[in-house]
Amino acid sequence: MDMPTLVIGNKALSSWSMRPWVLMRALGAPFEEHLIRLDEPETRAEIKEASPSGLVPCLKYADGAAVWDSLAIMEHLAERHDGVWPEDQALRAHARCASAEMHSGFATLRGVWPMDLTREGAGLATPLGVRRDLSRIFTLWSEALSRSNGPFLYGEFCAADAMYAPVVTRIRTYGPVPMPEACADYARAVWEHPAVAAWREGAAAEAAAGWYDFAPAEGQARF
Ligand SMILES: N[C@@H](CCC(=O)N[C@@H](CS)C(=O)NCC(=O)O)C(=O)O
Repeated sequence: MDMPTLVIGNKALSSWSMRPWVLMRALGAPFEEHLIRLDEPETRAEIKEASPSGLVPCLKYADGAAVWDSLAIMEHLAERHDGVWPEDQALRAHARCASAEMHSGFATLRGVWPMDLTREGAGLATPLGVRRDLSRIFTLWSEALSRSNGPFLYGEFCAADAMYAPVVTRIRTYGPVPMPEACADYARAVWEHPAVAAWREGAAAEAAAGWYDFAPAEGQARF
């Protein structure tokens, strides 16, 4: 298989795209990037053309082979690269559970706090359902960190950290929120990880290019 292309959405907004992108960067796995701008008139047609599910992310090969859905992409990467999952079998099982739980769960957190790398420290109210999701996430992080001693959930940065990276950015956007000290240290380590920093730089470039300027058109009143 040749060098793949990772089809993604906006870096400021697309949390599912962020996950395999930062994992591939962290692994040093070579790939091209194809970014489809979300919420534009042509977005639907472009994503349908690029991804069998009509969703991003999707990893594509020159022969037409496609691997879609963030978690499936990670499992596919695990067949080609070391370091996607922890080496230790018990930690690997825990990492897979944590990643599956993120992939299928925390719907309130994801719905009420959508990823938005255009702002930080909004300090918004944290509704009950979000607090419940965060509480479960902090329990899960604490358990993993106490088993591994950090700095990442299972020691080295792996797929599970990539899965939770958009939770770290959401806390940065909408928080601050209280959390155990070990979780705060972990969140800082994820935020500052070079692959996550590179993704954030991409998001900042989108904002600098005016992608998120929604100023009223000339002549419209403000209220
Ligand atoms: N379960 C999928 C979810 C993918 C997903 O919902 N992607 C969103 C962007 S984050 C999408 O493609 N939305 C299409 C659109 O906005 O038109 C995965 O894990 O990859």
